[in-house]
Amino acid sequence: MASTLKSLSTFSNKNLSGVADRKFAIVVAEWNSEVTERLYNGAYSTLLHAGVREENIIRKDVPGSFELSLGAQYMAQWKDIDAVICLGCVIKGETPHFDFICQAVAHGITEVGLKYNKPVVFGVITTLNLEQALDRAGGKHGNKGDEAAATAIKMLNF
Ligand code: RBF
Repeated sequence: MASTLKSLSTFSNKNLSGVADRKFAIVVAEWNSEVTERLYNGAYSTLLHAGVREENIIRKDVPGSFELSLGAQYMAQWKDIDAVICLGCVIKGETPHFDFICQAVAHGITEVGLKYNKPVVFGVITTLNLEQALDRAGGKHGNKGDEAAATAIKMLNF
């Protein structure tokens, strides 16, 4: 499957500049924090490497991925926030919660971006188990937090 071979980090890293005066919100889900902290560290360091100033990166935590949409909306409404990066990790359990949460957060995050006309990035890992999640949070499949930050920058440079 193509997605198992490619990650955004293997794509061009061009266009990751021009953001020295931009302000970012990173909204982080506390569920599966072992994973989401790694996503946060990846996103934060990618922004710094791109030249974003520390004081222009605002972190906010929400309880779980389901709350990312509302957290994103709270942040996106502020004029001085240029982009919002949402980070979460949903691991499939034995109940259908996985599908409800994934669908709701994907839909909610899309809506917020369209409503406020600014990049609101879906940095949510959805996996069958913790190992797959860790592989995508700084493991063998890269770090989706890095990629979420790169996506925010690329969309600001659109
Ligand atoms: N939140 C996550 O971010 N990742 C999960 O894997 C996750 N699994 C959940 C499983 C169940 C059965 C429930 C009830 C909640 C789960 N949540 C998870 C929390 C969810 O995103 C949200 O915070 C709560 O449902 C409260 O609205």
